[in-house]
Amino acid sequence: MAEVKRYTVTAALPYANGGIHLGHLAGAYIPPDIYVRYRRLNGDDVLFICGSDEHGVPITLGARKEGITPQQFVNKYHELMKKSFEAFGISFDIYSRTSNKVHHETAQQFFLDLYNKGVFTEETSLQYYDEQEKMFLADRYIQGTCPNCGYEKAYGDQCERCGTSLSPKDLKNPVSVLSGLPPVLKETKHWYLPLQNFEPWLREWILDGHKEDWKTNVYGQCKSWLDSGLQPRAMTRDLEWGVKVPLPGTEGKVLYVWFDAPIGYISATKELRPDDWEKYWKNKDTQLIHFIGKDNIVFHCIIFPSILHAHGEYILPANVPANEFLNLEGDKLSTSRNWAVWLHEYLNDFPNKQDELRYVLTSILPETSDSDFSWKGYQTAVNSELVSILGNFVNRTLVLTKKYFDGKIPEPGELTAADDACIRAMEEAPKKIGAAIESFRMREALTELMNLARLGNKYLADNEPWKVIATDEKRVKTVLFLSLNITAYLAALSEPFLPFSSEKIYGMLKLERCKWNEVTGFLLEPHHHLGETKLLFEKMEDEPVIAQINKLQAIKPKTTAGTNTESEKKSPIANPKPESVSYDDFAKLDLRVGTIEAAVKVAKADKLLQLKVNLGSEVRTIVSGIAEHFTPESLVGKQVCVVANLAPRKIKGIESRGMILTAQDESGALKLLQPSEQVSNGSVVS
Ligand code: B3M
Ligand code: ZN
Repeated sequence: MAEVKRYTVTAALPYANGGIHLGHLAGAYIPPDIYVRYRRLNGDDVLFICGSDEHGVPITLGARKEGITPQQFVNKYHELMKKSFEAFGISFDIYSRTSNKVHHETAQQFFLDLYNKGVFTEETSLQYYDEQEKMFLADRYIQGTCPNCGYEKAYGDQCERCGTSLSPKDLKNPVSVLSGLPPVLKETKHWYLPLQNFEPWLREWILDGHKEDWKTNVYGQCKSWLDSGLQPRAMTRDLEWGVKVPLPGTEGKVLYVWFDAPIGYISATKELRPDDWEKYWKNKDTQLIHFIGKDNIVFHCIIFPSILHAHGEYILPANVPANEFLNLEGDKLSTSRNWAVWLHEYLNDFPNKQDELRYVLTSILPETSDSDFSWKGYQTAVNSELVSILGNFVNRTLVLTKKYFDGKIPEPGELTAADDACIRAMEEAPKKIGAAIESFRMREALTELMNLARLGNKYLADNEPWKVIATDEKRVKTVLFLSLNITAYLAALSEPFLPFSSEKIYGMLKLERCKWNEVTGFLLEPHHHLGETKLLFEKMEDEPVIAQINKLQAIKPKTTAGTNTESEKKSPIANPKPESVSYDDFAKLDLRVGTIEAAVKVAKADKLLQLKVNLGSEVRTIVSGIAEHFTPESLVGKQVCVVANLAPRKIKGIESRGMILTAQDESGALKLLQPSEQVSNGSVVS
């Protein structure tokens, strides 16, 4: 028997200051979930650890904004995030939180252990202080101009525009985010981790030791941090909310959130396995793997390992497979601008379609570079891959078996050379998928899974059981026997990616779940009865997809004005429209040419003009939102196209009967839609 391997797998602890969105899921939660599900199916000893990061300035500022205490604030978001993860089948062994007692104790003990070893340096320095609020301004409590890119709203710890990591003193024109006033400098004492002392060791451990097995993006970022020289980093802050510094005379000081948060992985393990947690953190046979997004690389590859190394008893990460970022419809995801698709909202809009999202995200994971999620892409992937390839194969196989053999697995006859080739290809699948997962190439692993379904479809198409049944039932028995076994493989091998669908397929086959190494030979034997057949995936129609696009479009202009106009213009969602309407629908419109005879501004409405339009048989009043683009005088005498049978609408008390057609280009300039030459009023547009 193969030796059982032990893995401690962590996923970044999300800040409890909002929901979970697609970027989170694709960055740091789907990849480890695939990984641990696969490891468990191999019979390995795996712990999958996560929880909410409940400290740090993002939390206290968020609470202040909502007018509640930090504890109330984190309670609210912890629950929301926990539920989202559960709903999407992210199979943590524990989802803990850093406001727990066990975490405070563990983090404090860790700090004391390092303190007693003399690891920290103590420094008294001048730091920014808000005299009105009577507090020091750590990290995000201070804003100013980024010395690197000139962005005026950079934070004291990082510039969100250019990504540079900063310290408050780097900012030009600093102001307190609390009072808006320029801060003063005041003396305060803190404990620093002298990272520069760890540099030789880090170079050896990462640059020499992990050149081959760490991802190039991760290795590259570490190298550039090391090459630019490490600085001492304060491990304490002057704040009220957080883990109290466990030293006498340190009132009003807490541990730096990036000191305590990664220790959260350890506390959560303790909470889950109070008796044997140590083997997951201190035993050299355990592989520690951190799944994170790229903005967390320095903390997981440089700072936390230095802390673990300094402590001395702990294992170091064997790998840190960080992902790049996922964009949304061509733009950077942003919580503050609400440019995001939130899991709790997706669940509302698409109940029971978790696997669809898992599938699409896995197929575009930002493994080596940033990638983009679009709703059109989502729809295409669901329809042309999940429905047409996987769903179609499983469904055809089961339906044909019901039809010809009453849902009983038929006895195979003699195998042809093509059958043998199909079996060999099918038996390669678990190896190929497994190898890709083990090297953190989840996209490739998913492609291999889909290739197995493609193999099945091709096998059915080549053998045409629906035709052959008329002449050779025996052959059909063999073909369906093999197809059913491919289906059984799909049930087992899809589990890491599509856990809900895997369970459905197992149910339809009435098959017990199998381990990865049991996926060999034939999993289904003749005479076994199938369960009830259900549709695996439904076609994704235009309507719900367009609704999502419109929902995002409604957010866009308000939130990105002035910041992102270039990408906004190029964004494919600038003008979402259904792909097609029937001719009959189009023919319902009565489009006509008319001449504007009068135009006046509508009182108390900056955007509206009241127009009189001559349509030949009548003169219509039309209220149009074009006042920012045309002066009333410039319109008089112009011919325009009018939607003449639009239901009348009262706008600012005026009944508007019709709509003027205009065209708007990327610059935002509006033009009237006009016939190329004068025509008589009332002419039909078609
Ligand atoms: N909460 C930062 C983030 O959400 C942080 C991760 C902690 S992992 C120990 O990006
Ligand atoms: Zn910057």
